[in-house]
Amino acid sequence: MVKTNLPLDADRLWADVMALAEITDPQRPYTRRSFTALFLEGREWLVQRFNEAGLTTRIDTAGNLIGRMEGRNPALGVIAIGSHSDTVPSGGRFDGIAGVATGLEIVRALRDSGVQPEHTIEVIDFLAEEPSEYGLSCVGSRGMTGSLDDKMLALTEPGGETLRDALRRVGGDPDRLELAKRDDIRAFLELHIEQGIVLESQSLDVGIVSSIVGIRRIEVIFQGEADHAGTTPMALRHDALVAAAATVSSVRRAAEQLAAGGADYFVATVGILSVDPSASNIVPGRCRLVIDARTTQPALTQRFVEIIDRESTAHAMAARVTRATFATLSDGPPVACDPALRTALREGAHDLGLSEIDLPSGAGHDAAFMSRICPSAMIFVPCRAGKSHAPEEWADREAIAAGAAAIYQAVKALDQSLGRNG
Ligand code: HGY
Ligand code: MN
Ligand code: MN
Repeated sequence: MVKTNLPLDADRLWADVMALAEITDPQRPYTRRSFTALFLEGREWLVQRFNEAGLTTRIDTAGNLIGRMEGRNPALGVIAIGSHSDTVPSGGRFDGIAGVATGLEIVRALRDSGVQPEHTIEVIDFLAEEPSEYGLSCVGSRGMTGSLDDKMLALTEPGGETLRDALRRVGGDPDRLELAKRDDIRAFLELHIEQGIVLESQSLDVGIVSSIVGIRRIEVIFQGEADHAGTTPMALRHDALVAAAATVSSVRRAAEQLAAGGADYFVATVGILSVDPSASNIVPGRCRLVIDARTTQPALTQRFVEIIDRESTAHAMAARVTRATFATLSDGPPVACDPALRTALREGAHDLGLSEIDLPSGAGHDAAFMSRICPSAMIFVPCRAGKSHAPEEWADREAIAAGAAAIYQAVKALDQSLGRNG
């Protein structure tokens, strides 16, 4: 699908996405982890683009970068568009970045059209949407919605820095988080690559997101005894990795059972497993794993946790080790996207002759937190083979431009309708 006469500049939008992709760890493209110097370099680049677009910029106390275009009638509040500029390790060029660049292109297109919207428009780059080294995701959108608490701020990364100090280091102010909480945003819209295969496989232009999956992350630590791999008889070992490996199998089995049992969506993953001391000739003394469980039905999360709690305890006993930790790191409920905003996005797509489908999101997004303070909705654009969170992640220039144009149309419509309805 190549749509011409879109109400925005597809090349300018694409150039921003490609330019941000250059700001990456050269050893592991594409990596721009939150709170790192590379992340701050990417922020600097965004601030320059925001300023060139005539936006006033600030970092709120939750560490979010916000570009602002004043509306003709500021009393009406804000229509916000955004996503995140941080990446997973060895991730892609589009996850998050396409959404931030879309917001920037929409305000430039509004400016070029010579029409000043009634509402103020904000472009937001949320801090640390991806699970950070501190063990928490969506740091900035939690902060903007009053969901970032002291326990979370006390989390530390492996080097010992607290999230509180890291937040201060990137321009936030953890002692004044209440200033980040917003009550003036009337609508939040986010463009994101689908990170799935539905749109591409059905040759559809965009997906109007119906709901965003709930995500629970659980940390499990097994404490055994480091011992000599050559001289310690099998019957006398306290091998923490044996219990951890059995628990990984339990996670897979339980998730498959729950998914097969009629859940409309249930997945679970162990993406982090660290072994200590991690040497070929030492019986593992300590193992840490993090479980990521996702569903649209919270009752299934409860059942899953009960199964893994029970089975991990049994695996510890069988391996003669202690299960030292079984703790929830984060727990976000599933979220329904706002019906009126979904209609505006769908009509925006139709205005441009784009084909669309309603689609649930198996990925987490800042929009899930933003829905706590304002109507929020998302539009997906196709990505090649559904691949994401990997360097092969790819979305076509035209696909991103089409999704951005649908948001542009929706923003213009909402600027009128929200104003009238107040
Ligand atoms: O993990 C997720 O679903 C998102 O990419 N942060
Ligand atoms: Mn992601
Ligand atoms: Mn993302």
